Amino acid sequence: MADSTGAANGEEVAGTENLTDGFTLVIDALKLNDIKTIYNVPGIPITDLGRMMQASGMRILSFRHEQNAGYAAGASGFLTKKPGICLTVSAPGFLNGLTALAHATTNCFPMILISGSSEREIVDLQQGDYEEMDQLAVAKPLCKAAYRVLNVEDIGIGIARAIRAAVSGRPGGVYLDLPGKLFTQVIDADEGAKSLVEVIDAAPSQLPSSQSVDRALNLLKGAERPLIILGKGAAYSQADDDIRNFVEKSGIPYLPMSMAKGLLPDNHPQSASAARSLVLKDSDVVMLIGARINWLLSHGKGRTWGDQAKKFIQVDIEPKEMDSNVEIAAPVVGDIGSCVKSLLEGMGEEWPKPPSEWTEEVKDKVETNVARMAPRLENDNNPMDFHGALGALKKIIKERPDSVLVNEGANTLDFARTVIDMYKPRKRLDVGTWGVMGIGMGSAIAAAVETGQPVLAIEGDSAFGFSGMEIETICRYNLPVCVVVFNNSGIYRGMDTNPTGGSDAATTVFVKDSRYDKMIEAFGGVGVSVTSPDELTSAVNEAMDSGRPTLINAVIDSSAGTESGRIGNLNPKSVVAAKKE
Ligand code: ADP
Ligand code: TZD
Ligand code: MG
Repeated sequence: MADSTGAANGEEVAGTENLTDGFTLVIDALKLNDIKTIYNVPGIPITDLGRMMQASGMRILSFRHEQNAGYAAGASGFLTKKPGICLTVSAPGFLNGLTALAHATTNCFPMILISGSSEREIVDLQQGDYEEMDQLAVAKPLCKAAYRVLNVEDIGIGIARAIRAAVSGRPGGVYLDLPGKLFTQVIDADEGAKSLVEVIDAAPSQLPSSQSVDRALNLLKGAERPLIILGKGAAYSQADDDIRNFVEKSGIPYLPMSMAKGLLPDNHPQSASAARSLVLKDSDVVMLIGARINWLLSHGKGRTWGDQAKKFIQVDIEPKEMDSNVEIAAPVVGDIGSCVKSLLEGMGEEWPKPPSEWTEEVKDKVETNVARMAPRLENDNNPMDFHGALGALKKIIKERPDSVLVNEGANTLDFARTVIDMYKPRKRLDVGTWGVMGIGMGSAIAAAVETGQPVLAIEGDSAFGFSGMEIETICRYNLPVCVVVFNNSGIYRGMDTNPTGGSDAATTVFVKDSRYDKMIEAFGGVGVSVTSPDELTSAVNEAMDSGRPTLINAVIDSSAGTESGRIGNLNPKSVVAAKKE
């Protein structure tokens, strides 16, 4: 369309000194809202936008694949409580970013996917434009909100809406469609400046009702075997001190979900992590704080939860989450910071500790299980098994509690989650609600960029492959990321053989004796291959001390893993095939 000055797209306009354009306004609108980091892949129509963003002092990180830029944006949203921005080109770039947008939405991470798009007039008549796609329609079902800006004077309001939609209420992914023509539309500079919108109080407090708080506290007070479950929503809320005070004042055993680990240190005396089965089965009142009762908690039903009658308290910002799987006897709806504050106030000076039979039983179980695990973590097998390798890495994280741990894989994920203790909030990034392989390098990059801390990424060899090319990105920006690839030559194990005896490899195995460490050497990073826990320890320590991009190929016994790690029960198996064997 012609812009408000009557100039056609991209044409030189006489007297441009008093004009501004779409490129500039997008940048100004983001900056006005304190958004200064962008994760992107350049191309038509956003190449110049990226250049101009960098020129304007924003930090713009170019990736090798949009999905990884998107995962970085999602992780950044989780870490900072501000929307992480992924910027992509039209149709194929947009689609590559879409998986990450859906992932962010599923995980309640605030993120905005900004994609350039083709000419609306041509797309809508399906006349075959360059990278033609009705991106807005495609994005809508996969995110919290989706907007398109057609006029330069609406850029300010469009970006404001996207920010507010991403972070308010339950956070999530937002799609913002910016057609190519928008960037070159011009407008009077003063008018442009006036059109920008600063989002005031983007995620307003949502206070719980006092009745809901009283109801929850009464239920908790009467419990004989209470349990608190902390989820990644609690970690996200950044109400760290109040959450810790609340848990400690209550005296109740707590269980952190994987990305809530470290909210209280994993070696805290009330941690029930090592007694997970016992507390889920035998508890009578369960309080969920920022955790959904989904598959990760066996939907609150079945063998995991046992026969003990249970009542649930749920603290969440999303009212629709209540009763999603089981009856919630005491819903507390509000933002976690406000809810926990109200709960603390409601507890008063004196709060009765739960019966000691229960807390002692949990503690005993924790001690027994921790002691049982200890020798396995000290084993010196060569090649390593998962426990030997993770025992070494557990010590490193204990010595370096500020570093961020990124973790994906099957066995590599499940074992690392239980073995490696976290000591500080928001230091663990993993596969999230869907169990996505491929979050690794994007999350590691975001963690390094957003926190400035060293990052240790513990990756299954399959998992690593989904985002492995981003080690070039890590080297290019010289980020303090140490990637440890648990190389067991395959998915779950490296032992499968082709049942026909044919020459094709089995479906779950990779090239034997692969040297992932050689990959990073191609980009000037440090590559090391190790076969023992001692070698692993020194290689990781060196990487963490130097801050140099490093990839360690950790050779793991290819028979050490189990199918699907800890979730083999979800893996459908053919009865027919088994009979034939
Ligand atoms: P986990 O996988 O760790 O169990 P989930 O992703 O299932 O965690 O649950 C996170 C929950 O936290 C979501 O239901 C979401 O609505 C909620 N949540 C996120 N941020 C906040 C917040 N600031 N206040 C309250 N609830 C929140
Ligand atoms: N694709 C995507 C995007 N996510 C997935 N979760 C999968 C495929 C299926 N999948 C898993 O659930 S785990 C896994 C795949 C392919 C890889 C496991 O192998 P690994 O880990 O080498 O990463 P271990 O240590 O060998 O078990
Ligand atoms: Mg593997």
